[in-house]
Amino acid sequence: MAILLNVVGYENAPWVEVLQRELPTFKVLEPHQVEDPAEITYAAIWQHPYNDLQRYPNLKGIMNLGAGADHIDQDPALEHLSGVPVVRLIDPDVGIDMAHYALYWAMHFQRDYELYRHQSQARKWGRTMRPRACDWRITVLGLGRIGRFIAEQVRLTGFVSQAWNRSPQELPGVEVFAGYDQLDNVLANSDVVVNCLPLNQETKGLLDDERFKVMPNSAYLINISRGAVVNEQAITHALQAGQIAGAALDCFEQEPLNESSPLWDMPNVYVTPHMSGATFARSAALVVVENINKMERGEAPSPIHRMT
Ligand code: OXD
Repeated sequence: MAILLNVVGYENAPWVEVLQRELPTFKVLEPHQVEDPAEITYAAIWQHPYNDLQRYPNLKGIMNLGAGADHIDQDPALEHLSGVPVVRLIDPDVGIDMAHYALYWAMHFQRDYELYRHQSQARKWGRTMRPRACDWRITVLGLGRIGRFIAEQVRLTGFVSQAWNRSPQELPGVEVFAGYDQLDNVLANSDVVVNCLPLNQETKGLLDDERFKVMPNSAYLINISRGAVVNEQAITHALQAGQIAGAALDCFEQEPLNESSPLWDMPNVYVTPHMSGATFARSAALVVVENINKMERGEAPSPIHRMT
């Protein structure tokens, strides 16, 4: 029994260390170490090369080492596999980091901290009146596990917590708007929009010129899911034209963000390098271990993104 570890963009060593320590009956193999593909029963993958997974005839589970499943969803290999669960990685530590990221920027915008930074550099003393937290409407787009957690944290921090989701959901203390016909309404009534939507055919380019036009000029966007949910030309234009007040962007259509992108230099834009919820192997690998143990006991892993 062996686990294939095929991770691109992260260091392998911490994953190998935890998986090997916690699952001593399995070999943990990187792709170049696999001599007999039939040995592989689980594949732990991130940004892996396409058309590799069908090499393993005894695959029982595909463990996606991140929350977003847009990369694996495009893998043609899935069509050649049958009845194998693709399991997303929901690490509570990552959810906490993402909530902190969203709240950090929401507070930054609400309290105008940038202004105080400039004032302090100019040795100037002066207070501005800003909206109270209980009047500041923060809207989370997408109530998946991470979006739900963030909407709850927003509520607990004393802001007005709103959410938009494709289908109705209940979340105590959070006003949830559902369905595409409600999207413009909620965008028009938000001070901060936090995008937590997964990237798929439906959400690609969802935040486009028309959506930015309905947002108040004083509103901010925080993007922590996938760059391509936001049309990059549209947001660049919306920010340049003052259709929205600013943005904190952690993900982009192309990563790293191209050096020539105007977003880098815009005074009302904060660019971060997809770090809002970086996966740390030491905690995340334990979630993978738990799911493999569950499957070995004949229980369902969680959350299953899809069955092949
Ligand atoms: C993820 C990510 O989806 O790191 O986990 O973007």
